[in-house]
Amino acid sequence: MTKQRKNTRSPEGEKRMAKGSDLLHQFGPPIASDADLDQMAALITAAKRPLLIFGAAASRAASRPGLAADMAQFVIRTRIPFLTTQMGKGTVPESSHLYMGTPALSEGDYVHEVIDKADLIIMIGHDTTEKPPFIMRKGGPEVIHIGDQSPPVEQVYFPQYQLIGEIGHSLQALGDRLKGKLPNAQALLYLREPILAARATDDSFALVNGISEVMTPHDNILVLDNGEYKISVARNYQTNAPNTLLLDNALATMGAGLPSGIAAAMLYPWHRVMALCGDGGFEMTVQELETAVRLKLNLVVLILDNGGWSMISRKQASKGFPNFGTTFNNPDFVKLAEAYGAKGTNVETLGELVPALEAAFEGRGVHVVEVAIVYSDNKRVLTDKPRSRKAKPTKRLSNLG
Ligand SMILES: Cc1ncc(C[n+]2csc(CCOP(=O)(O)OP(=O)(O)O)c2C)c(N)n1
Ligand SMILES: [Mg+2]
Repeated sequence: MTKQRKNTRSPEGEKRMAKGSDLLHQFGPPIASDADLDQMAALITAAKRPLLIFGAAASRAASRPGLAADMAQFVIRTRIPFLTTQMGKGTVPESSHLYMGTPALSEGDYVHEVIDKADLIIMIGHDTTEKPPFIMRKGGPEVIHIGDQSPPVEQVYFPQYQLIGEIGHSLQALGDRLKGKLPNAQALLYLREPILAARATDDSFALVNGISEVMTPHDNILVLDNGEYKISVARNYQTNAPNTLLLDNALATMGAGLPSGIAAAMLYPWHRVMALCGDGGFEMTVQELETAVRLKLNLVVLILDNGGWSMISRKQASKGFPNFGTTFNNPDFVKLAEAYGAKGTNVETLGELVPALEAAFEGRGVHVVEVAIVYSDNKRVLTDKPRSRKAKPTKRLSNLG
């Protein structure tokens, strides 16, 4: 079987598009050809240890009518275990017994064991603007890229096979070809329990659990700024619906949390919306509290107060540098919130967090909740990779923040 680099519309695809039954696609995005679908189905059928990964473009596509169901159906029909990238979280419900986890690092995270052991990775909607969920290497697992568009080929991502066309159609047509024909579908599933158990040892697990508790049911929207906590949330926040966890794993700009929370609260006033911010990130756009109050939004802003840029001090430590220029004194966030006409609550312990967040949502309006955070075992986040493999440095790996 020849490997495909290029995948444009084939003659079969053109014929198919000309048929009346495909009228819809004449006005929509191109669809994959039958020949390409057959080829990909044969590859997946032959795989000994297949793995699915849903990425950012799959998550974005999941807001198109019917597409979230197409993606979930693909998992149900193939029964292949899946991961999500950070920006792909929620594309398929993580409550599924086939969900294996989400890599928060590019290498050496809990889930990389399953990636390393796969022989074929089916990347659905990977958007390479995202920090790589794994580093592709020659001799590693082969990759099929399924997407609306070809990805730019990168040093860290060079899929050997591509299936380009409207994602929903590709998954339905592949699912038709694969259902009941994959003897090795669950070959990697035995790794699920150890991975889930290991990631639950993260020291911020309780914090993420507390947040999950108040954000249930899972169509409520959690919006993140950028800081160290993003890693914990990516690993441990169970996301069960598309676009209910909004985080930026591309440029990862600090200061985006509060404005994104404002936009989500404007668009979905009937959902709970929480902006989760580090103290550093929150203070980059704190003035937008005025906007939130003026627009009479219902928005809870949770500030993790650790008096510094923890993510940066971890990076300094990981390179053997002493801590430099990463600590600062915070204002009284409760008084600051009140000065803007918002409400404010200070929480001293994680035990008080859930009741304080519940009260903040119940009280409605704009409510800032500040919790003091000390990561006791923080260096596990960046310095000691959860798995002790040495990560090879690449340019993209520095894009952690
Ligand atoms: C606008 C911008 N400046 C700098 C960075 C680099 N950066 C990434 S995380 C981080 C520190 C975040 O601090 P904080 O919001 O307090 O979160 P913490 O890491 O302490 O949990 C910095 C400076 C960035 N991502 N965006
Ligand atoms: Mg901080």
